[in-house]
Amino acid sequence: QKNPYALPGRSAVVHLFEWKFRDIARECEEFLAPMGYAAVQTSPIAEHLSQPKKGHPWWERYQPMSFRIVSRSGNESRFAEMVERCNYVGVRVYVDVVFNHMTGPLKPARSIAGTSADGINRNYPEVPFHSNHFNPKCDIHTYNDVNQVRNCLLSGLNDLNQTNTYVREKIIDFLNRLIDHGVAGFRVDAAKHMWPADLEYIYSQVKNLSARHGFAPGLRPFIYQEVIDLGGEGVKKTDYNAFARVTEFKYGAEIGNVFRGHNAMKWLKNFGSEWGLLPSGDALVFVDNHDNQRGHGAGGPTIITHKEPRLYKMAVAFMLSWPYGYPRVMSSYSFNNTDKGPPINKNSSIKNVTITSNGKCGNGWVCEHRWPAIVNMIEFRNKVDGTAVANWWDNGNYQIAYSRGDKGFIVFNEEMGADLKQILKTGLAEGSYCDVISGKKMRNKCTGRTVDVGKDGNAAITLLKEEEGVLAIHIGSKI
Ligand code: LAG
Ligand code: CA
Repeated sequence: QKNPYALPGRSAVVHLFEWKFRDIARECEEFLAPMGYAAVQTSPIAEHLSQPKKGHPWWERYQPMSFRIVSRSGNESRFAEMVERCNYVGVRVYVDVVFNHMTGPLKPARSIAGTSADGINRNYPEVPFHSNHFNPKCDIHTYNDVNQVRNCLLSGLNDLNQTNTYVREKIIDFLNRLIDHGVAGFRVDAAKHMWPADLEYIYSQVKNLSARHGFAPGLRPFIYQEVIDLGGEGVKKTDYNAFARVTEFKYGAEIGNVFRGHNAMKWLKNFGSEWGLLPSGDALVFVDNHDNQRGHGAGGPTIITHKEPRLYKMAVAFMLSWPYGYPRVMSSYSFNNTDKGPPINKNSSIKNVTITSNGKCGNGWVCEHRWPAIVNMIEFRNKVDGTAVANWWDNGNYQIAYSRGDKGFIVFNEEMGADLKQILKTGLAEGSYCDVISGKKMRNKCTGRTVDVGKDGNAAITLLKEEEGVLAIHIGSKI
């Protein structure tokens, strides 16, 4: 099912990568709900491999040991409490679910909860799964062969056979348990490596969303499937979008290309399915994700991350201002190598996300979703909801502007070494508006630059090369 169940006036899911359930619950109440975010995506919550000698790399959570709910983010009762508290303030919870595979070939493999499994002979007693529940061992030599991609081992991980009735039952039970706890949906990890027919069957057998948690009768879970398709492979994103959403990896790759100056911004005018992207209603979009921000998965070097803040704010502002797909905002911790896990205490537990007096995060958490320019663009998206792109302007190269109907207006300047000075049609009613990138409207004053829109809807816009590369105003920022 493709509807994300965002409450009216809310949008976007934020991936609180590796956050503990307690911190997520607090964030739902104190920030996400009041600021207009629609949902959170958690890291995988099922019992997973523990690799203390490797310093607990983030990817240990992508090696399940069972479908019990226990992870570095917390146990089942903490999980239940989080979902309860987020739902209570109208923030949906989507869980990252991993069921293409179990662990790699480790003997013994030890879990975060202290149980063990035999990854060489494929014995997972906590489920239990045995070797006959897995596909025969083979490596993926070519991504042209869909049989290899779906039936062989992804990164050496023991590959579950989702065509097997018992395996299907275990997966369905797991998803049903999450629904009983009140989740609204799932991010399906490694969907590309599973057969569409198996997935469709599994989804069809899962319960309706929980009435006890306030969902209307008959609602099917929201599902977005991780399928990395940048073109040229056997498995296609279009194998999956008939029955649920798909992560559109081409989106962030193309955005990276444009904002890095390899493709003129003027072409963004028809960004969407005309670029070979999925139909808007089938796509889950993002500038970067937890994989490609550290060189895992696809996207390559064009992906833009929080490590380049000026560029990142522009790219995310574009995503949130553009009516295509369901957007996901990444929220990271800082890292300097591709395996590094989240910030930890001396006893190896994940550090709390602390919030400083100016609303920033401490303890090594980056919290892009709290950056003023980003959260202000969430408000922009919510205010312009339902309008189309209008008043497009470009200079034929790397300066563009457009409105969203008569509700919001945004300008980008990425022209190498050049200022932008133009009289532009904003689509907005006469008045003074606060730019939500350089500042914010507070007690009817603007803490950043203001834009004066005349009777004719025009405004004199200046964006100097040394300033932010984006400016945005909307009906809610009128002063
Ligand atoms: C995905 N796509 O379908 C993600 O894009 C990918 O990043 C996930 O791998 C994968 N699904 C499995 O959920 C991540 C890391 C890998 C890691 C894997 C399992 O990107 O690097 O593999 O999770 O933890 C690790 C080691 C490998 C090793 C493997 C098995 O990095 O070197 O072969 O474990 O022992
Ligand atoms: Ca598989």
